[in-house]
Amino acid sequence: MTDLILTTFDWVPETPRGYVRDIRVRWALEEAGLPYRVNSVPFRARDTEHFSHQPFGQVPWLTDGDISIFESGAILLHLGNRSGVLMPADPRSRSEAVEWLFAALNSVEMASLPWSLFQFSDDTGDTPGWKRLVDFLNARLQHMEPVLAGREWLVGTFSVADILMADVLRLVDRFDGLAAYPACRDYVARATARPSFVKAHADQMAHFAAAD
Ligand SMILES: N[C@@H](CCC(=O)N[C@@H](CS)C(=O)NCC(=O)O)C(=O)O
Repeated sequence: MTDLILTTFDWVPETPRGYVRDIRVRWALEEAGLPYRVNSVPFRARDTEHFSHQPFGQVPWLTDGDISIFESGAILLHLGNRSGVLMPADPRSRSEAVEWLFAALNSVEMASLPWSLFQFSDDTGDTPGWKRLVDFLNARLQHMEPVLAGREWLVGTFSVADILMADVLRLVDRFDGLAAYPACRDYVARATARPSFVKAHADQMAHFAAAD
Protein backbone atom coordinates (compact mmCIF):
# COMPACT_ATOMS: atom_id res chain seq x y z
CA MET A 1 0.00 0.00 0.00
CA THR A 2 1.47 3.35 -1.03
CA ASP A 3 1.00 6.59 0.87
CA LEU A 4 1.63 8.81 -2.14
CA ILE A 5 -1.38 9.57 -4.33
CA LEU A 6 -1.14 11.98 -7.25
CA THR A 7 -4.46 13.44 -8.38
CA THR A 8 -5.02 14.70 -11.91
CA PHE A 9 -7.99 15.11 -14.24
CA ASP A 10 -9.72 12.06 -15.72
CA TRP A 11 -9.53 13.63 -19.19
CA VAL A 12 -8.29 16.81 -20.89
CA PRO A 13 -8.60 18.02 -24.52
CA GLU A 14 -5.87 16.97 -26.97
CA THR A 15 -3.91 20.26 -26.96
CA PRO A 16 -2.59 20.24 -23.38
CA ARG A 17 -1.89 16.50 -23.27
CA GLY A 18 1.71 15.85 -22.41
CA TYR A 19 1.90 19.27 -20.71
CA VAL A 20 -0.57 18.96 -17.82
CA ARG A 21 1.36 19.79 -14.67
CA ASP A 22 0.86 16.38 -13.12
CA ILE A 23 3.81 15.48 -15.36
CA ARG A 24 6.12 17.42 -13.03
CA VAL A 25 5.00 15.28 -10.12
CA ARG A 26 5.09 12.02 -12.07
CA TRP A 27 8.60 12.92 -13.24
CA ALA A 28 9.84 13.65 -9.72
CA LEU A 29 8.27 10.48 -8.32
CA GLU A 30 9.87 8.42 -11.08
CA GLU A 31 13.28 10.04 -10.52
CA ALA A 32 13.00 9.33 -6.80
CA GLY A 33 11.77 5.78 -7.32
CA LEU A 34 8.95 6.41 -4.84
CA PRO A 35 5.88 4.18 -5.17
CA TYR A 36 2.69 6.11 -5.94
CA ARG A 37 -0.68 5.75 -7.52
CA VAL A 38 -2.67 8.11 -9.69
CA ASN A 39 -6.20 9.17 -8.86
CA SER A 40 -8.55 11.00 -11.25
CA VAL A 41 -11.09 13.76 -10.71
CA PRO A 42 -13.61 14.87 -13.34
CA PHE A 43 -12.40 17.61 -15.67
CA ARG A 44 -15.94 18.72 -16.42
CA ALA A 45 -17.51 18.65 -12.95
CA ARG A 46 -15.33 19.90 -10.09
CA ASP A 47 -16.93 19.29 -6.73
CA THR A 48 -16.33 20.68 -3.25
CA GLU A 49 -14.00 17.79 -2.41
CA HIS A 50 -11.81 18.83 -5.37
CA PHE A 51 -11.76 22.47 -4.17
CA SER A 52 -10.89 21.34 -0.65
CA HIS A 53 -7.59 19.98 -2.05
CA GLN A 54 -6.93 22.57 -4.77
CA PRO A 55 -8.64 25.90 -4.05
CA PHE A 56 -8.61 26.95 -7.73
CA GLY A 57 -10.20 23.73 -8.91
CA GLN A 58 -7.02 22.81 -10.76
CA VAL A 59 -4.63 19.85 -10.76
CA PRO A 60 -2.29 18.43 -9.64
CA TRP A 61 -2.31 17.75 -5.96
CA LEU A 62 -0.49 15.10 -4.00
CA THR A 63 -1.47 13.39 -0.79
CA ASP A 64 1.25 11.93 1.37
CA GLY A 65 -0.59 10.06 4.10
CA ASP A 66 -2.78 12.70 5.73
CA ILE A 67 -0.91 15.66 4.16
CA SER A 68 -2.50 17.13 1.03
CA ILE A 69 -0.38 19.50 -1.08
CA PHE A 70 -1.34 21.63 -4.08
CA GLU A 71 0.90 23.78 -6.35
CA SER A 72 3.41 21.81 -8.40
CA GLY A 73 6.31 23.79 -6.88
CA ALA A 74 5.22 22.98 -3.33
CA ILE A 75 4.73 19.33 -4.25
CA LEU A 76 8.22 19.13 -5.74
CA LEU A 77 9.73 20.81 -2.68
CA HIS A 78 7.95 18.25 -0.50
CA LEU A 79 9.28 15.38 -2.60
CA GLY A 80 12.73 16.96 -2.66
CA ASN A 81 12.75 16.95 1.13
CA ARG A 82 11.37 13.42 1.28
CA SER A 83 13.81 11.83 -1.15
CA GLY A 84 17.58 11.79 -1.05
CA VAL A 85 17.99 12.13 -4.82
CA LEU A 86 15.89 15.15 -5.81
CA MET A 87 17.80 17.85 -3.92
CA PRO A 88 21.50 18.39 -3.19
CA ALA A 89 22.55 17.40 0.31
CA ASP A 90 24.70 20.35 1.37
CA PRO A 91 22.86 23.43 2.68
CA ARG A 92 24.33 25.95 0.23
CA SER A 93 23.48 23.88 -2.85
CA ARG A 94 20.08 23.05 -1.39
CA SER A 95 19.36 26.73 -0.99
CA GLU A 96 20.45 27.32 -4.60
CA ALA A 97 18.12 24.56 -5.79
CA VAL A 98 15.23 26.26 -3.96
CA GLU A 99 16.18 29.58 -5.59
CA TRP A 100 16.11 28.04 -9.06
CA LEU A 101 12.87 26.24 -8.33
CA PHE A 102 11.25 29.58 -7.55
CA ALA A 103 13.01 31.23 -10.48
CA ALA A 104 11.51 28.64 -12.83
CA LEU A 105 8.02 29.40 -11.56
CA ASN A 106 8.13 33.03 -10.61
CA SER A 107 10.57 34.51 -13.11
CA VAL A 108 10.54 32.30 -16.21
CA GLU A 109 7.06 30.76 -16.14
CA MET A 110 5.61 34.15 -15.23
CA ALA A 111 6.78 35.31 -18.66
CA SER A 112 6.40 32.07 -20.60
CA LEU A 113 2.86 31.20 -19.60
CA PRO A 114 1.07 34.26 -21.03
CA TRP A 115 3.24 33.93 -24.13
CA SER A 116 2.22 30.27 -24.48
CA LEU A 117 -1.46 31.00 -23.92
CA PHE A 118 -1.38 33.48 -26.80
CA GLN A 119 0.41 30.85 -28.90
CA PHE A 120 -2.26 28.27 -28.05
CA SER A 121 -4.91 30.76 -29.14
CA ASP A 122 -2.99 31.64 -32.31
CA ASP A 123 -3.20 35.26 -31.20
CA THR A 124 0.33 36.29 -32.19
CA GLY A 125 -0.37 39.12 -34.57
CA ASP A 126 1.46 42.42 -34.84
CA THR A 127 -0.05 44.02 -31.74
CA PRO A 128 1.57 45.99 -28.90
CA GLY A 129 0.26 43.39 -26.41
CA TRP A 130 1.88 40.46 -28.20
CA LYS A 131 5.15 42.39 -28.67
CA ARG A 132 5.20 43.11 -24.95
CA LEU A 133 4.83 39.38 -24.16
CA VAL A 134 7.62 38.47 -26.62
CA ASP A 135 9.91 41.07 -25.04
CA PHE A 136 9.04 39.88 -21.52
CA LEU A 137 9.90 36.27 -22.38
CA ASN A 138 13.09 37.20 -24.23
CA ALA A 139 14.20 39.27 -21.24
CA ARG A 140 14.17 36.06 -19.20
CA LEU A 141 15.56 33.70 -21.86
CA GLN A 142 18.52 35.92 -22.65
CA HIS A 143 19.64 35.50 -19.06
CA MET A 144 18.86 31.79 -18.85
CA GLU A 145 20.96 31.16 -21.97
CA PRO A 146 24.42 31.89 -20.42
CA VAL A 147 23.41 30.12 -17.21
CA LEU A 148 22.50 26.93 -19.06
CA ALA A 149 25.45 27.19 -21.48
CA GLY A 150 27.80 26.83 -18.55
CA ARG A 151 26.37 23.81 -16.74
CA GLU A 152 24.65 20.50 -17.25
CA TRP A 153 22.09 21.01 -14.47
CA LEU A 154 21.15 24.09 -12.49
CA VAL A 155 22.83 23.07 -9.24
CA GLY A 156 25.41 20.29 -9.52
CA THR A 157 23.40 17.12 -9.95
CA PHE A 158 19.88 16.89 -11.41
CA SER A 159 17.27 18.20 -8.94
CA VAL A 160 13.63 19.28 -8.63
CA ALA A 161 14.77 22.70 -9.87
CA ASP A 162 15.64 21.08 -13.21
CA ILE A 163 12.26 19.34 -13.41
CA LEU A 164 10.50 22.68 -13.07
CA MET A 165 12.84 24.72 -15.26
CA ALA A 166 12.92 22.09 -18.01
CA ASP A 167 9.16 21.68 -17.94
CA VAL A 168 8.63 25.44 -18.14
CA LEU A 169 11.08 25.77 -21.06
CA ARG A 170 9.63 22.68 -22.76
CA LEU A 171 6.35 24.50 -23.36
CA VAL A 172 8.24 27.42 -24.93
CA ASP A 173 10.10 24.93 -27.12
CA ARG A 174 6.80 23.46 -28.26
CA PHE A 175 6.14 26.74 -30.10
CA ASP A 176 9.76 27.07 -31.24
CA GLY A 177 10.38 29.88 -28.78
CA LEU A 178 13.89 28.61 -27.99
CA ALA A 179 15.18 28.85 -31.57
CA ALA A 180 17.51 31.71 -30.65
CA TYR A 181 18.56 30.03 -27.40
CA PRO A 182 20.49 26.84 -28.21
CA ALA A 183 21.69 26.22 -24.64
CA CYS A 184 18.11 26.39 -23.37
CA ARG A 185 17.00 24.04 -26.14
CA ASP A 186 19.82 21.58 -25.44
CA TYR A 187 18.96 21.66 -21.73
CA VAL A 188 15.34 20.76 -22.48
CA ALA A 189 16.50 17.94 -24.78
CA ARG A 190 18.91 16.65 -22.09
CA ALA A 191 16.27 16.73 -19.38
CA THR A 192 13.50 15.18 -21.43
CA ALA A 193 15.80 12.36 -22.60
CA ARG A 194 15.91 11.09 -19.01
CA PRO A 195 14.07 7.77 -18.66
CA SER A 196 11.95 9.17 -15.83
CA PHE A 197 10.60 11.94 -18.03
CA VAL A 198 9.98 9.53 -20.91
CA LYS A 199 7.96 7.28 -18.59
CA ALA A 200 6.08 10.18 -16.97
CA HIS A 201 5.14 11.56 -20.37
CA ALA A 202 4.01 8.18 -21.71
CA ASP A 203 1.98 7.55 -18.56
CA GLN A 204 0.23 10.91 -18.80
CA MET A 205 -0.61 10.38 -22.48
CA ALA A 206 -1.96 6.89 -21.73
CA HIS A 207 -3.95 8.20 -18.76
CA PHE A 208 -5.85 10.76 -20.83
CA ALA A 209 -6.18 8.51 -23.87
CA ALA A 210 -7.85 5.87 -21.70
CA ALA A 211 -10.75 8.28 -21.09
CA ASP A 212 -11.40 9.08 -24.80
N1 LIG B 1 0.21 26.98 -10.20
C1 LIG B 1 -0.47 25.71 -10.36
C2 LIG B 1 -1.14 25.71 -11.72
C3 LIG B 1 -1.99 24.49 -11.92
C4 LIG B 1 -2.61 24.49 -13.30
O1 LIG B 1 -2.52 25.47 -14.08
N2 LIG B 1 -3.23 23.37 -13.62
C5 LIG B 1 -3.92 23.24 -14.89
C6 LIG B 1 -3.47 21.96 -15.57
S1 LIG B 1 -1.77 22.11 -16.04
C7 LIG B 1 -5.39 23.12 -14.63
O2 LIG B 1 -5.81 22.50 -13.68
N3 LIG B 1 -6.18 23.73 -15.51
C8 LIG B 1 -7.61 23.71 -15.44
C9 LIG B 1 -8.16 25.02 -14.92
O3 LIG B 1 -7.41 25.96 -14.67
O4 LIG B 1 -9.37 25.08 -14.81
C10 LIG B 1 0.54 24.56 -10.22
O5 LIG B 1 1.69 24.75 -10.63
O6 LIG B 1 0.19 23.48 -9.71
